[in-house]
Amino acid sequence: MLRFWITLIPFCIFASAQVHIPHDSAVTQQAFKYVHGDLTFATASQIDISKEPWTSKYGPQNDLGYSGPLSFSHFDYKRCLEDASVPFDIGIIGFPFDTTTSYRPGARFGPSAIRSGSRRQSLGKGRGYTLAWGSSPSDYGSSLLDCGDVPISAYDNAKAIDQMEAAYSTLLSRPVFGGTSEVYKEKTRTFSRDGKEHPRIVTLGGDHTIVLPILRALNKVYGPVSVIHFDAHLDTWPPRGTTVQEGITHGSFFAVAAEEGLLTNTSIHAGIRCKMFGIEDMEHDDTVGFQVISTEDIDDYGIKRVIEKIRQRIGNQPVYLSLDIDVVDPGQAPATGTPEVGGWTTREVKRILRGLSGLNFVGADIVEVAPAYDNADITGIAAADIVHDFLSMMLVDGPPEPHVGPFSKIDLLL
Ligand SMILES: [Mn+2]
Repeated sequence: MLRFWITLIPFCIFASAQVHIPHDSAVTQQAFKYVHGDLTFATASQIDISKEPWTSKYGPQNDLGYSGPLSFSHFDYKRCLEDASVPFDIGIIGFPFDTTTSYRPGARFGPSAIRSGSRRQSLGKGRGYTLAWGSSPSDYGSSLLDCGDVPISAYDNAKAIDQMEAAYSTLLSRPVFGGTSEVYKEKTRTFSRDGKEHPRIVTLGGDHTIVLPILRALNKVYGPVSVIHFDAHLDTWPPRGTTVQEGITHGSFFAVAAEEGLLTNTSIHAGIRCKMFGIEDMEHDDTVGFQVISTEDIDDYGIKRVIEKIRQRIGNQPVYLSLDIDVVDPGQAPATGTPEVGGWTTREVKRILRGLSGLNFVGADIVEVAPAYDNADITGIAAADIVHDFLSMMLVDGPPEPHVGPFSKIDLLL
């Protein structure tokens, strides 16, 4: 018993000290900053770090590929929902939500896995150039920021969906940074209802239902949009179940979105190969506003025709891109909720994404990364690399020219 009180008494003193500090005191300010990991309030001004052993010998405390805080690709990180101090042109936000999955749950850990998979990319530290793009997303004068994750209810799906819409609307309504150089270009002003440029958000899911609140938020700014949907599954199935909430799942959210008037009638799937109830699934899909490019079409018609068909379907409309990682073959992306064999390779998906550059993207996401089913981070790394491509795709004016190198353009098999 004595041991109990010896343990408890210091805790009570500590806890009451936390509670009774006046809210406006300098002590509270310091305590608040300390809790949030910002130690700059300390005696920093009195310390000459240039004379300390580390700085005098080795200089700055640079983050390595495998070290440092876990932001996407070593971007600057802010909790943007509570902190509007850093304006951005493209923001990364995590939606850790997975309570409308039909099979394997776990995509609430997707944002963390994608950030972890992005560590070697170091785009935030200037290492983003690739031969395939011939540029880096950092070359286009845009402010890129990791806005953290949305705290989402894991128990009440209606509340969770509202939280995601509120968060997305909050970020969409922020003023853009407007670029750091003359190469920066406005991308959304001509489509927005208020005639203003709005930031673009890349969302890390989360199961696929996160797209419903995103489309609701986008609708308030742009009106209905068309969707390019990379997925093994249609996700346009009619809502089922005995309650409204039961009907909103990662397999039905597009049908719900269409009923709400959030979609134009000119959307398109890419990579479909799932088992269906029958041809009636395709007929219903058509009523939701989608055309279908199947997984096998890439063999029968080729990548170039796949890209052409998607571009033709979308034209100059504002378009939202949603990519379910299960579009990739489970051999290259096993960590997902509803795997389907015989999928596209990561390289094929990346090449199609390059081909879509220059369309009028108002936002993008990658969903259904569930790292508990991963091996050696293979899916998280693939997803992070695809997000890197999203950034280039959203910033450049059109598809990059193929690398020539020791070949000539005559050699191209296009
Ligand atoms: Mn999906």
